[in-house]
Amino acid sequence: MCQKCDREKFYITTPIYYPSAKLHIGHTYCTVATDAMARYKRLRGCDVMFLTGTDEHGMKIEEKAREAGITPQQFVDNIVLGEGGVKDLWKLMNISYDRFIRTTDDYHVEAIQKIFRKMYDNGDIYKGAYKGMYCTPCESFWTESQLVDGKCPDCGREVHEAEEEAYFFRLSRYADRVQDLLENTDFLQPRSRVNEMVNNFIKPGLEDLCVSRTSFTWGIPVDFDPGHVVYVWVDALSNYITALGFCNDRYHDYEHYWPADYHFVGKEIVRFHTIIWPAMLMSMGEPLPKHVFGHGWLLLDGGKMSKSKGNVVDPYLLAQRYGVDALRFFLLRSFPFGSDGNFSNELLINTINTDLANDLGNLVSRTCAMIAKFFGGKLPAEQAADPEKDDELIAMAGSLHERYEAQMEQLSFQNALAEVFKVISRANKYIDENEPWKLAKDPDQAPRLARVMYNLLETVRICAGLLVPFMPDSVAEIGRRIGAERMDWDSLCVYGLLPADAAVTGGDPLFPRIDLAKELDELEAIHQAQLRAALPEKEFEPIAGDIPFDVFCQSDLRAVKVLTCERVKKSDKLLKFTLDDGTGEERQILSGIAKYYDPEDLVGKTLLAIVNLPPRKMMGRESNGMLISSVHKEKGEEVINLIILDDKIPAGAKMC
Ligand code: ME8
Repeated sequence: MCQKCDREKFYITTPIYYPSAKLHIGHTYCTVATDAMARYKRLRGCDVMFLTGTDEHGMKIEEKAREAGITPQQFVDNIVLGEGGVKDLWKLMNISYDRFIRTTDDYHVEAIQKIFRKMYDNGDIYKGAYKGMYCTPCESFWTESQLVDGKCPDCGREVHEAEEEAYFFRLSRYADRVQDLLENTDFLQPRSRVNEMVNNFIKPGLEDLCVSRTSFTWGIPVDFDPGHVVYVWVDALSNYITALGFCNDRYHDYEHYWPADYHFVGKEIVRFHTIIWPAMLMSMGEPLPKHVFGHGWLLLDGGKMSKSKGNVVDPYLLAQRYGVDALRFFLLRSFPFGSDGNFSNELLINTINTDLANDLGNLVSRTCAMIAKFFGGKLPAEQAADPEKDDELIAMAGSLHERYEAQMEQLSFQNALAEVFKVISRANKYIDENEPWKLAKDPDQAPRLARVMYNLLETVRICAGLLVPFMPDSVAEIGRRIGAERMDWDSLCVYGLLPADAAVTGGDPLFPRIDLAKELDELEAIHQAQLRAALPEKEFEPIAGDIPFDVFCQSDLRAVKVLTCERVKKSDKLLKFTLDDGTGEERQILSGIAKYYDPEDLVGKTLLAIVNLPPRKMMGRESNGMLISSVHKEKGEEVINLIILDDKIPAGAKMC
C-alpha cells in the first residue's frame, strides 16, 4: 500500500526480449497477458508499474551484427526502434507499459557495474577458470549431467567444450535458501513447476555460476577488470530493479515499487528467474520479488515457435486481418496461461466467430438495433420488471465481478473470460425467452419491452467493462454505443447504474463474421507466398564431380531443326517433336517441357539433342534421343529453358 495515496501498489514485468530477430506471436503472448493484468489492476484502482524492454547484449547479437555488416548498437536499434520493430509491435498490440528499459541504456550500464561490484565486495564473486559445455545460441554453459542426449537442454542444439578465465558467482552458497523459497512459499507459480527446479537444478548440486566472459565484447565491461564483460543473465535480470533507479539516478522509485508483485516469464527461463535471480538479490541483501509466474508456450505444429525453425506466426498479419482486440482476446481466451497451447488459424477464426461475432458482437448489435427500432434509440423511463423472467440474468450479471475477480487474482485469464461469456450467452438466451419482437406488437407491453432492453444494456455494460483488460478499444466503442458513462470497477459491481432512459447509437458490426474455409485458403496462400519470398532468388545445382573425358565424348550431340511440335494428349508435361537431324529421316523426340513453351513457338527453331540414346517409351510413344535444356530454380520453382542454337547452324551438325 502506498503511504501517500493509500492505493495498493502493483509492479509487474515481462521478460526483456532479445532483439535478435523480429518478434512473433509467441513473444506477444506474454506481453499481452502482462498488459491484461496491468490493466485489470488499474481498473481496480491500483498504482501500477508495468515494465518491459529489450535485452540487447551478448554473443548472439554481436554475431548477427557482424553478419549484417553493422555495429551491434545499429543492429539492436533497428530491431527495437525500426519499422515493425519491438516498440512498434507493442504499439500495435496496445501494450500499456509504463516504462521500457533497454539494457544498452546508460543508466542500466552504470548500475550493472555497481551491482557486479556489490556482489564482488560481498565476497560472492571470485575469479576462476571456466571449463564446460557451452551452447552459443543460449549463451549458457551446461554441466555434462544437464545435457539432454549430449545437447543443450533448453534449445536442443549442439554444445561445444569451452574454457575461459571468468568470474564466478557463489550460487552454491544460496542453494538451501533458494530451495526453501521454492518449496515453502508461493514464490514460483504455477506450483507444478517447483519440482522441476528443485529436482533438476538444486538437488543435483547447485554449481557456482560463471558471470563474466572474455570471448566477446558486446556486453557491459566489468569496470575493475576490463576485458571481461558481464554475463548476459546478470545484466538482463537486473533490469527489473535498475529500471526503478537501483544503483542509478535515472529513476527514483525503487523504494516505491520494489519488490515486484509478478515477473511473468516463459517456462524455459523460469530457472534463471527462480534460482539465479533470488540468489543475486540475497547476495545484495535486497528484498525478493513476490512471485514469478512461468507461463506455457504457444506451439505451432506441436513445436515451439521460433525464428530459427521457421515456424513463426506474424502478429502484424493477424492484427491487420482480424483486429488487435480480437487477437489479444484469442491469446488469453484459448489457452490456460500456465500450460502450452497449440496455435492454429482455425482455432483463431473459430474463437473470433463464436465468442466475438456470434455472442458478444451479436448481443450488442441486436440490443442496439432493437432499441433503435422500437424506441427511436432512447429507452422510455417507464419500465415494467418481471422478476420471474429477469432475476436470473440480473443475479448473474450483478455478481459477475466476484467470479471474475477470483479468476483474475489467480491469473486464470481463460476462466475469467469464460465467466464473462457465460453471462453473455445467458443474455442472448434472455432475448429469445422474452421475444421482444412480439412485445413490440402490443403498445401496452411498451414498459415491459423497455425493461427487457434495459436489462440487456446493463448486462452489456457490466460484461464489456470487465473485458477492458483484454479488449480496451472494443470496450470503449461498446461503452460509446450503449451510452455508458461509468465502466469503472465500482460501477461494474453494481447492477442498475445505467440510467433508465439510456440512449444508444448504432454502428458497423464490432467483430465481423469470418468465412472459415475462404479465410483458411487465403492464409495458406499468404503463407506459401511468404515461404517463396524467403527462398533465394535463383538456385543452381552444384557442379558434379569429374568424369573421364572419353565418357563425355561418347554422347553424340547434334543440331536439330523443329519440323513439327505438338502437345501429347492426356499429358500436361510432354511435347512431341518431329525433327530434322540431317540424316534425311525424321526423328521423333518427346520432351517434358510443355509447361514452359507453346508448341507453335518452337517450330523452325534449331535445338540441341543427344541422338545416340536408346529409344524410350513415354505415354505410349517412342522417343529417340533427348533435347538439351538448362535447369535452375527461381524462388524454389524449377525453371527449364531449351538450348536454342543460332539458325545458321545446319541440322545434323555435330557438337564438339
Ligand atoms: O528469453 N510461446 O528473451 P526472448 C510463448 N532475453 N512464449 C514465448 C514463445 C512462444 N512460442 N517464444 C518466446 C529471453 N516466448 C531473455 C529474457 S528476462 C530478464 C530475459 C517468450 O526474446 C519466452 O518464453 O528469447 C520468453 O519469456 C520471452 O518470450 C522472451 O524471449
